[in-house]
Amino acid sequence: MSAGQTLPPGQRRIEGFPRFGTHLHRPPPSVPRDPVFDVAGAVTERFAIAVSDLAVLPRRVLTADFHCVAGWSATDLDWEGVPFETLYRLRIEPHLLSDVSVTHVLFVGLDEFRSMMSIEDALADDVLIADQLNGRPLDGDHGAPARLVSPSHYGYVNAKHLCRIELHTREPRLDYPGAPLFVRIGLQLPPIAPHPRARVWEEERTPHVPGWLVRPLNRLLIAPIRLLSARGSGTARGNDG
Ligand SMILES: Nc1nc2c(c(=O)[nH]1)N[C@H]1C(S)=C(S)[C@@H](COP(=O)(O)O)O[C@H]1N2
Ligand SMILES: [Mo]
Repeated sequence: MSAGQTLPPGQRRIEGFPRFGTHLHRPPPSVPRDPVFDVAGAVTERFAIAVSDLAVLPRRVLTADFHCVAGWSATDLDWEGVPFETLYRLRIEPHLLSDVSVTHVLFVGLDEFRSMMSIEDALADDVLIADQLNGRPLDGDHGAPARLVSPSHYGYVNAKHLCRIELHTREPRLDYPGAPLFVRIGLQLPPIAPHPRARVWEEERTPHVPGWLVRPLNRLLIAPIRLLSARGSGTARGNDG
């Protein structure tokens, strides 16, 4: 964030960029030797894109702030990777079923975390599949081997450890068989239930309740989540991330 620029409504700037999230009482998931994005849903046949292909596709650098719905914003992060639109047009669109129209994309992480975007939002030009942060390969804390980055959407849209991309023809559900109880409850319960669109400048924190109203409740979550996230952190354990 350069001088004079503001943060989205209800956000406060923090120093650094903490590991944070809903699946973070556990250490970062281990990354397979040859990681892939499994592509499923409205495609003629399920297929895989090697994460290493990100190195040969047209790449882009994106400097942006990162806004967690709990209320913190990390500023001036330098992401690098392939725009989702590029991956979609070059590697996914040719495999789509011909008689359907895709409305949503579901992103799944190696830790089973899920997020979704409407296809319009996902194809915006600031949406990246990033494999580098601040000039270095993504570490375990921030989403190795690659993550979704969409600075105009709350942190919870920015799925880390991306391993599956599903194309849907209506809004997908975010729960899944075997989801822990706190995840299933959290998906339903304001103030923590995710907003289906989750745009930060519109303060779409949670459905049914105005963003400004849930801000203080969101804030209460920062301390406990930070504690749990740090406990599971790859950095704190001193591993290779
Ligand atoms: N796979 C996965 N992605 C995730 C999460 C998670 O728990 N698992 N947490 C989300 C939330 S709520 C936030 S704020 C950001 C935090 O990203 P960071 O740990 O790189 O700061 O990741 C998002 N993506
Ligand atoms: Mo978050």
